[in-house]
Amino acid sequence: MIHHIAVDIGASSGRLVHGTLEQGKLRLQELHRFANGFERKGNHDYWDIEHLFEEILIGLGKAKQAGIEQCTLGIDTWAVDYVLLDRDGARLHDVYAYRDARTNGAPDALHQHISRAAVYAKTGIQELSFNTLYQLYVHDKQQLGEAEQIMFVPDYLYYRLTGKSMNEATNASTSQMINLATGDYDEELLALLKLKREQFAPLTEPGALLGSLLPELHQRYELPDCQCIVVPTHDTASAVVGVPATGGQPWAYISSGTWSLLGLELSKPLNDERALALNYTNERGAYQTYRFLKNIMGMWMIQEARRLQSNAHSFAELVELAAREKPFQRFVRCNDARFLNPDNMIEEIQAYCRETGQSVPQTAGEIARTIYDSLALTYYDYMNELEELTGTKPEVLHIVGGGANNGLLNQLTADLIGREVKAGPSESTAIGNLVVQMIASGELTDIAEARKLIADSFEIISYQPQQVDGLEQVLQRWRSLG
Ligand code: LFR
Repeated sequence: MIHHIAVDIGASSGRLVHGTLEQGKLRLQELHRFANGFERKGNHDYWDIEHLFEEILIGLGKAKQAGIEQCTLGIDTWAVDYVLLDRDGARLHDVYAYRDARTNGAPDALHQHISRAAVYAKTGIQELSFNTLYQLYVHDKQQLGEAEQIMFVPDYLYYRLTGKSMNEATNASTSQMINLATGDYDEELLALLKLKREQFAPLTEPGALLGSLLPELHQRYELPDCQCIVVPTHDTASAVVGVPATGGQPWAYISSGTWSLLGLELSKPLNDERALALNYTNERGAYQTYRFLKNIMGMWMIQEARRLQSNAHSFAELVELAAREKPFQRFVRCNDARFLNPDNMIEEIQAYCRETGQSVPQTAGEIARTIYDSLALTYYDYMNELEELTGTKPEVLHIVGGGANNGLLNQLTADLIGREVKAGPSESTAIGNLVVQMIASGELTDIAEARKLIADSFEIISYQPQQVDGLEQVLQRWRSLG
C-alpha cells in the first residue's frame, strides 16, 4: 500500500489528508487541520506564510507518529498570490492576500497600456482585480527588479520543502499572464510589468516528480520520507479533478468553498468576444483541460457573517436557521465588488437591501437566508450563461467542496436550474490532489478511472428539482436589482 498525503490549504483553513487505495476504494484520514486567514498589518492584508509552512511540518510530524514512514506529497492552495525571492532564496516581502485593497482600480490603470480585449485574447482569463497581473502591476517596482525568482504560494511551499523551483501550470494560468497559444508567460505582458521570463521558473505540469524533503528538515523534525509530486496546485483545479463525474452525460460543476467556482471542463479554451463580455475564465486544468468558469462570491459571505456573529452558530446551524425563514424575501448581487472585502459583511448586506428598497435582514437566519437565496439565483444566472456560451446543456450539476454539505442551497439550486444536483464529496480538493499523486505513482491509470473511484468511494447525494412557487415573480425581483 502506498501512502499519499495531500496538503490542502484554503483561505479559511488548511489540512493534511492521508489517502490510500484499499480494496478498490479511496480511503481518507485527516492527519491535521489548522485555521487560516489573512491579517491586516498597517494598511494591508497579508497571509502568514511562515505559519502555514510550520503547520505543514506539524502535520507531517503527525503522519510519522501515525506510522507513515514513506509517502508521496502534494500541495494545493488558493491561486494568484505570489512570493518574490532574492538570489539566496529568501523572501523579499510579506505575502499580500488577494483581497487586499491595493489592486482597487489597478485593472483600469493597466488597461491604459493594453486593452482588456487584447489581454483576454492572449490569456483567456477573466478580469478579477486581484489577478497576479494586476497585483504585480501595483507591486513596488524596485522590489520586482530585485526578485531573482517569482513563485506562487504553493510553489513556494514546495520550494521550502524540497529546495526545487518550479511554477505549476494550473496555478500560473490564473495569473492572467500565460499566453494560451504558447502555453508560457506572455512576453508583452512581462515587458509591461518590467519583468523578465528568467524571473519565473519553468512551468511544470501536474504529475511531475519534484523530489524528497530537504535533509535539514529531517534534522529538525521527525518526518516521513516524502517524495513530493506536483499536483494541480490551484485548489480549484484539484477540486475539479475530484468531481465524481462518470457517465457520458454533459455535466457542470460548482467547486463550493470560500468561492463558488461554476463552470465546465473543456478540452479547448473558449475566449471569444461573448466570453470576454460576460467575463468567463479559461484556467488551466490538469491533464490538458481548461476550466471554463466564473468566480462567484461563495461561502465567504456566510463565513464573514458568522465571524461577525462571534461564531455563535455552526455552519450547519446557520443552514437550519435559514431553512426556517420564508424563501426569496430579499436578495443581494453576490458578485458586486462591495462584497469582496467589506469592513463589515453584515452591514454591507443590510445597506445593499436598504439601498435597493428591500426589507433589511436582521437575525442570523435572515442574513443566512439572504445569502443562500442570492447564491442560488446567481448559480441559476451563470448556468444559463454557460449554456449560451458553450452551446452545451449540462444534464447534471456536481457541487463539490465544503459547500456541498449545504442541503438547503443544493435543493434551491436544483429547483432553480431545473436539473439534478449531485452533492459531494466535500473533500474534493484533497481528493483531486491525492488521485493525481496516485496516477503519477501508477496506481491509477487516468482521470476517468480516478473519477470512477471517487464516485464509488464517497457518498454523493442527489437533489431532484422541485417546482418553485411564484418563480416568475422571484426572477423579476431578482432581475430588477440590475
Ligand atoms: C478558490 C480560489 C479561486 C480563486 C480564488 C483566489 O479557493 O482558488 O479559484 O479565484 O480562490 O485565489
